[in-house]
Amino acid sequence: MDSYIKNFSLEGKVALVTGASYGIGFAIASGMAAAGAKIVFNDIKQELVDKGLAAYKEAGIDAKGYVCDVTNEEAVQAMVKQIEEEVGVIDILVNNAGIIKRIPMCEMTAEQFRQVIDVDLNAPFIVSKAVIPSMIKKGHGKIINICSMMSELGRETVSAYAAAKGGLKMLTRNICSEYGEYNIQCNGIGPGYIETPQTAPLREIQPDGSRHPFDQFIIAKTPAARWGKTEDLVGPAVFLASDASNFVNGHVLYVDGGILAYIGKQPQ
Ligand code: NAP
Ligand code: GCO
Repeated sequence: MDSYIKNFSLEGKVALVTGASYGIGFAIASGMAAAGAKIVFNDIKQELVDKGLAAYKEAGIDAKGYVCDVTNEEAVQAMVKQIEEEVGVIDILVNNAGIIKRIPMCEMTAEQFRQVIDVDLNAPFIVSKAVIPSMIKKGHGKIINICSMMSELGRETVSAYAAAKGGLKMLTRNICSEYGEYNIQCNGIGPGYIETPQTAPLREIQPDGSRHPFDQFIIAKTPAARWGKTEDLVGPAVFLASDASNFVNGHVLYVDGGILAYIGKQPQ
């Protein structure tokens, strides 16, 4: 294998992808497995972990699954310890687990706001803090935070999510700043609008058979004129997890089909 291709290999690496029973996490984990990584993942319920294990097995991937709520620091510390004992030190962490609540800000309770911040921002802090010490001892590490268009833009009804994802962009830069000297690279991936269960409500076909207004809006705002697919995120994730990106740090790579560069198509 030519040396530059070898740099994209994840052979011999252990990758933890949080919330990866399905959706973006599952696609990224599957791509990393194809690049040679050993995949470990977690989800919040045993039934979801079991669902994920079946999906990985069907894809020919020998993944290990753990039940763990990423907002619970004690549970995360115990999971990381168990992974290190059963599989090995985590070389690659993808902070993927996330939720969204689409509620107008003045109708959102403080508790609802806190729940989103807890999963989408506090949890990446908790899981990163759990894996960094072993990465330092090992002499390398890769942390990939799954950010969002809302790391850069706001919109109605997603105040908590945007605050969390904006904070996640800065947490990414700060982990880079604080741990770059230990050969740890922390970068973000900012997916555009991707077809997953999380965005399914925005793509529902209307009673009259027309496309959801937000679906039409995103098509007009995306130069690629389509929603992203989870597979679109795999190459960028493998790149940021591999030696090919060892001098890329503190960066958020937007995989958005060009949304952030585009004012939007003029209504016909
Ligand atoms: P998804 O389909 O809702 O999957 C999210 C996963 O995270 C689910 O497996 C979920 O489990 C898990 N999870 C939620 N809370 C958890 C917790 N406390 N502990 C452990 N696991 C937890 O979402 P997705 O669309 O694949 O998105 C994945 C990530 O990409 C999220 O961070 C999201 O914000 C981000 N993102 C998505 C898009 C998009 O357009 N889809 C775009 C940009 C960024 P449950 O099923 O039990 O909730
Ligand atoms: C929304 C969507 C977005 C996407 C994604 C965009 O309601 O606006 O859910 O937030 O999930 O984060 O990058």
